Amino acid sequence: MAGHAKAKVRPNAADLSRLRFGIIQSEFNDFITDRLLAGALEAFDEAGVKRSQLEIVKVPGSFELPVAAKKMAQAGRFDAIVCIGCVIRGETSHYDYVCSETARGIQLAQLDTGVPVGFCVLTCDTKEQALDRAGEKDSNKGYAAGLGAIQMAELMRKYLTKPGTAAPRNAKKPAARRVRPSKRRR
Ligand code: INI
Repeated sequence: MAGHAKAKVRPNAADLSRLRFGIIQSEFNDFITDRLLAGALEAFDEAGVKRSQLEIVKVPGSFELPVAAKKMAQAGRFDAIVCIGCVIRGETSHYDYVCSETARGIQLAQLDTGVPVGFCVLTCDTKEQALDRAGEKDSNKGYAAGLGAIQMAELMRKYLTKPGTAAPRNAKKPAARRVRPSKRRR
């Protein structure tokens, strides 16, 4: 069975206690996304990340992952987020739209907010392919996504952002009110 690329930097459990992670699971094809979620949780468990450091939310389908990821990232409470979904090709072009918009939206969510958002969305031709990619540890893409989220969260904390400032401060200041000069009395 082909193995996934292991994260090169093994997370150091002692340093992870302040990190917070969001996980968003698509309910569509949950016979697969449940397995991917289990894989991600295994990666967090092995690294010493406690369940209290994780928040898991569900969305109806993969297409809804980007908006949930962006909102979660904007909340400023998470060091990294993992999006879990599974799209299986059908007879129509629906598959192509869901795949491309989900991938694009997830990438935009992380670029717009500066919070890493992992792409754990399987895009498969058949159920069998999806089951293979949600298999045992070494082939479970959820496990790989969990490791990836930990690595990115550590990277952000250590080198790229100050703690607690993961989300951009892009709120606009209210425009200064123009005070109209009072009309002169003639
Ligand atoms: N959503 C998936 O996550 N996987 C699929 O295979 C899928 N298919 O095949 O249709 C799917 N569709 C639902 C989509 O993600 C949205 O939830 C729906 O279009 C409502 O916005």
